[in-house]
Amino acid sequence: MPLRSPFRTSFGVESERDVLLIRVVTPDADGWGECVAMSQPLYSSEYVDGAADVVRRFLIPRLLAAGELDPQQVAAVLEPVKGHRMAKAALELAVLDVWLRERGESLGAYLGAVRDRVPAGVSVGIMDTVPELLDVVRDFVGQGYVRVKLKIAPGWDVEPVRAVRERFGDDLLLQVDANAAYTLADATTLARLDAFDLLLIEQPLAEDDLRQHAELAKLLRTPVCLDESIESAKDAADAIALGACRIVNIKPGRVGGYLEARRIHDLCQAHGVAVWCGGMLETGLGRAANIALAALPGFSLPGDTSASDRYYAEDITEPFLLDADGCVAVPAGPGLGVEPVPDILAARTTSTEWRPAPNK
Ligand code: SMG
Ligand code: MG
Repeated sequence: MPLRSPFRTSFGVESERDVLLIRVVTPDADGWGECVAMSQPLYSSEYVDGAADVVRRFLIPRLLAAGELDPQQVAAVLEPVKGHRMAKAALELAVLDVWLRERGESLGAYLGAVRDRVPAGVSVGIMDTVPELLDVVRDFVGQGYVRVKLKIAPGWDVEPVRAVRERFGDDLLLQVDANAAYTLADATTLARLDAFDLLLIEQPLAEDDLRQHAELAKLLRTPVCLDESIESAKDAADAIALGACRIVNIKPGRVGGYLEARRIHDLCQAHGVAVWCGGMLETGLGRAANIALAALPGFSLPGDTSASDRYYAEDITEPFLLDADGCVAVPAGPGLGVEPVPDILAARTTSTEWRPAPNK
């Protein structure tokens, strides 16, 4: 799917989104799961063709061999396969979606949502110039987004953040995301961001730098939030115990699924650690699920749960829209509550494969 404009981070530029969808078909319903792996293994070690390979060769055969199961059992069945959390999350979501549709229950209700709409933040990529950045931010603020996240990298940090804060004032909810681009040696530069009253700084250091994040957190007034470092509830527990973060970005794909995501939410809530829902440029399918998750009570900060048109001129589902308060509606229908528009899906599909269940 072509992106409306290229999205640049500290690790690369995305111009289109190659999406792996998983569809589970039963006699009574279809379920959908979206895999958030990118085309290249630059955000994390997973990438979309690798995810398709592991799903095809290792995950689906295990699931089919396990026979009848509830969605809560999927993760345990797939657990012997190491890693590949984004691939596992997509498969678990498809199973969960079909199971919920058969029961007429929404994903939000199943997960424990307490809101029917959630405030939407927007993630703004690295630009060539500060004036260009200010134009893009002005456009998003004008659309009604309640919080702005700026991607940063060495050489694109203090000046763009200062410019946005000065132009849009102290009331703008503002945060930054480094995607692991710094080291502890950059602590002095990062501490200069303290002047701009940011909600948080997301993943400043490498994913396996938990201890260094704890050191950095002592040197910054801005709260440290972890993204890439947190791949499980166990990781979240370790990070909290170490003092490596005060806030967690929960991305279901990164942690192996929506059920593990909920466990991280519960753990963080018990420890007084704020959470918010991250994004991976999802289509309407993954976006629907993220918005349902973001409606849980512990999601106290706006997520990267923007409207469909942030990335896509035409989404594959009915588009998610921003309302007058800068919120997106939590889908209320069974399962994800949205499905692909057949013609749009067909036009975007580059290949399909089917695995019949045994004895069918
Ligand atoms: O879906 O709005 C979105 C993307 C938000 O910035 C975003 N995601 O590290 O949080 C992050 C990035 C990862 C994807 S970058 C290609
Ligand atoms: Mg991030």
